[in-house]
Amino acid sequence: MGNAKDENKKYREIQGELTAAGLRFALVVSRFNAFVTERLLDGALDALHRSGAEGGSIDVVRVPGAFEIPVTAQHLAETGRYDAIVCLGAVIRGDTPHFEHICTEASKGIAASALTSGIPMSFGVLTVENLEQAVDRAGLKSGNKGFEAAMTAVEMANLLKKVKGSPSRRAGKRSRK
Ligand code: INI
Repeated sequence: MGNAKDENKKYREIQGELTAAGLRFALVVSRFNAFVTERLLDGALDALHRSGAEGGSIDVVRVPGAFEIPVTAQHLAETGRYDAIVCLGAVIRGDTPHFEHICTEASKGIAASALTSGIPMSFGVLTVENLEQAVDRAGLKSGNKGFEAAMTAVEMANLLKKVKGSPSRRAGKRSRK
């Protein structure tokens, strides 16, 4: 028996392409734990260039720490100059509850900024127990989360362009006179 999902397909599938041509990106990178965040930035730039990002289409914006990423991303989104924003940082647990506060504010803040602005923002902020875990995720044993965050930004930028421009939405707007 076939898969019901594939038989008599009565739906459209919508997803974003992984091509960065014609898109503009801002990369917000925190300087705190720069040894790690610079590796994340390398990964993100590699992903954008490999997906066809054009010269002059990428701005790299540096902030002091992960806590400062959300407000910066929100202001960048509000300029209307970017199709997606890649947020890169590294929060490494210390001996105090400071870690939890920075992680929570960075993740909730980035999510809130994306929802408020409508511009996709990808979460390339490592939240880890120690430096070894951070380095593993910044290009050593466990891939490069900066690369992944940039690919997500490319896909989401293309997806939201399609969703915003879909015919039913435009038809809906026309009929609401
Ligand atoms: N910022 C980080 O990006 N990572 C950290 O691990 C970190 N720790 O551990 O303190 C950190 N703190 C700085 C914070 O993001 C702000 O820049 C600072 O509190 C000033 O607002």
